[in-house]
Amino acid sequence: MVTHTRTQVGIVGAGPAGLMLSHLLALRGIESVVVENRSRAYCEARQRAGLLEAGTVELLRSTGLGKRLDAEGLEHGGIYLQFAGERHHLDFRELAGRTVTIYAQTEIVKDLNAARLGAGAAIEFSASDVTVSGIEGDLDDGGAPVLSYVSESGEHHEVTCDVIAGCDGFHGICRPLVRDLVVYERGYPYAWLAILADVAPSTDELIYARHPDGFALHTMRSLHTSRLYLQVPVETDLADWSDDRIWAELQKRLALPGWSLKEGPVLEKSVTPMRSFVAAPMRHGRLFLAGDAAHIVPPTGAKGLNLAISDVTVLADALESLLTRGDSEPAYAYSDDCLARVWRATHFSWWMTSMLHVDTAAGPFEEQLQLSQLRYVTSSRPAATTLAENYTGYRPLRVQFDGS
Ligand code: FAS
Ligand code: PHB
Repeated sequence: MVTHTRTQVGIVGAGPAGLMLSHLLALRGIESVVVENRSRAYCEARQRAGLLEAGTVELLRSTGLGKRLDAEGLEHGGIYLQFAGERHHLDFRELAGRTVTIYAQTEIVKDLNAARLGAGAAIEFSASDVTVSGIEGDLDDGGAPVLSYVSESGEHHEVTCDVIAGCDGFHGICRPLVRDLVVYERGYPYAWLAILADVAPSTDELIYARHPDGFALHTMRSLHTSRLYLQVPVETDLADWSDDRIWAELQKRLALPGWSLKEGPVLEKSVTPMRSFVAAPMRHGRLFLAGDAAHIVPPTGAKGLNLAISDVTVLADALESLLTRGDSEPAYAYSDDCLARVWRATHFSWWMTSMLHVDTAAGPFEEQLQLSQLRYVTSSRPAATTLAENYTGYRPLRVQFDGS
């Protein structure tokens, strides 16, 4: 037995992109159904991003999602760059007039789920056999794509939509449906080993350290929980890294006279490969891609989550024009509008990664280039401003709401 229903926007994926899109559409009076193949608990526990650009913070606040963010988020006025035994602070307020905020992706997903489910939204968790069909055709030709899935209770559903949003991440089903897709990709010869530790951070703001043995990052999730990353070889087996070995490597790479790194119980550890990946176009017929479904950046620039939010901010505006005013122009412009910002963030993430990571295949010439770049960024105001402008959010998001 198949249950047939209808909605305006079918959304595949209940990560930050899918949930935020559903929220922004609802604020515009547009109906959506979100279909997610994992459980709510799994999605809310998935450790990922932690740092929000100024524009993302403003958008969350202005769309009614700022309460816990304002109570628990940690506003940072800058970062530290560490290299050759020196640690330099970049003051973002002074350089770019903006700040960033530590507020974990897990918390944003929890806040979005609570807001959407509290508003009676249709979010199908633990769905299976998710498929999308009927996306071909012109936006003005009245097509009706279908989002099909089997619910957790085993019922087959077919949802007829006006459009579909592919917010299903890098390994999702939607990107392969885009015809004539062009993929731009670069791999990196290293990965990040991440730990979540039950210990207060040893720093007030993030430390990005370039050490001859590799990159290390000291970030955090709260005033009681630290998040730290180590550059490791791309084929690293997590089983080879005991907690003691991880802390010893972090101590070495972050060491600075007069400063000490506090250690504590490791709550979670993982290894994440690094890649730069951009797929274009981000629309095919009535299918729109957003977030990691369309692009991946190395996390050195803290852009992945912020880009996903930026995409769906543009998409919500475009779908409002299309579905409530019959104006298809913004929807046709969606891909190009997003890709301009995607490439800016892709370049910045590549630049931060190349400047701070040690490529064992590179030689002393590359090392001197990196050190020169780091010395320039920490001594020249224009150079530091470039980093601050990109890190805090190039061309901040357009804020659509007055907080109502
Ligand atoms: P997501 O991948 O978050 O969400 C996609 C959703 O679609 C998932 O819930 C998935 O279960 C679901 N889905 C997939 N296939 C489906 C199907 N067939 N049917 C239904 N649902 C389906 N970014 C940073 O800025 N800083 C970081 O430190 C950082 N660390 C990261 C670590 C890891 C291991 C990973 C993978 C990413 C990291 N990122 C980081 C980037 C990350 O935060 C993403 O940019 C962000 O999750 C993007 O959000 P979405 O586009 O919603 O994609
Ligand atoms: C994090 O807090 O997880 C984080 C912060 C900044 C980055 C990457 C990860 O560049």
